[in-house]
Amino acid sequence: MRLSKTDDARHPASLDRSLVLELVRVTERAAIAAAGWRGKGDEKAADAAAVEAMREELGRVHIAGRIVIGEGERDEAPMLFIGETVGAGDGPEVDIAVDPLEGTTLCAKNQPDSICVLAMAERGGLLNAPDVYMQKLAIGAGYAPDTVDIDASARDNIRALAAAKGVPVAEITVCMLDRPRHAPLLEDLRSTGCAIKLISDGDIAGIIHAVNTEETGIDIYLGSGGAPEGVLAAAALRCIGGQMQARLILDTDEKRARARRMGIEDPNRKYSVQELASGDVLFAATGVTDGSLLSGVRLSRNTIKTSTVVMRSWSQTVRWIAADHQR
Ligand code: VTB
Repeated sequence: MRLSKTDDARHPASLDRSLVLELVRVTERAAIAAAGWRGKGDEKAADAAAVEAMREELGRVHIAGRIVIGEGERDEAPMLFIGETVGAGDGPEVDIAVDPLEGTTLCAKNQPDSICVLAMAERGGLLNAPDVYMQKLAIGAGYAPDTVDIDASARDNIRALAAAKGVPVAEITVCMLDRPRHAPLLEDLRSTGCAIKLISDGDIAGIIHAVNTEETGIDIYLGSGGAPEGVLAAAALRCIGGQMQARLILDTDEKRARARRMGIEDPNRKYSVQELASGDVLFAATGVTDGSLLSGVRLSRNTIKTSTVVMRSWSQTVRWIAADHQR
């Protein structure tokens, strides 16, 4: 993974470094639990298993944690709901964003790229985003800040990106979710002659890939996806570098009112990576099914193998952890 040192490294290291390994345990446990539901066609059961395991393991971590991005509002989710207190309660006050099973459909169908994800920041460090769609744009770190803009047309962005990279437009690869709502975006992009990698789910990994162009061949992520996933992706980008712009899609009175209740004053605000995830941030993800970012859980007679990536914004350290667990 290409690292780019940014100003992040000068932020105070407010989160204890030992928390990095604690988080690995949490996403590992969730992934192992979800792995039992791979290919069983039951998305709800897979998600519930990941949620329960994640919550139980979080309970052992020495933090006074608060869920800011979770399974939903208090009345719609039994565990890991927004506002829930998690952790052993005897440590620093932190905010937590979780997607216990990102890509529940992928897991239920045993298709690539389902992962368990968690991010942690100091109190107030993660945008308290409602579960609505978010328009997202992400590119790697090596570009001038004004190279692309979420308010420009996709076609203009692709041309500008190609010019900045010094390649023909035909050599630019865009990653986006394969959704009917993206038909106009797809048409606009097709008219440029760029290449498009359509993914069925999992835009956290899609955005991470877009900033790791040298390894993935993906230059830019575009389109709308879940706002919670957007905050989690931003937490990862704080650790590995890369630019992201995002805007909540608050297209009804009900959504605007919900956002307001969550502290969002300006419904049209354009967010940068730093505004989605600020201060010292940790990010961890473990693979459930084999994927482009991580290997899936491997079950054998005596052991369970997991593959995890864990990152820290302060040091910009990225650790790839392969673990053998005894059964
Ligand atoms: C994305 C993707 C998720 O939801 O955010 C997407 O990362 C957005 O919602 O894996 P739609 O499916 O409605 O487009 C997922 O696909 C599923 O949570």
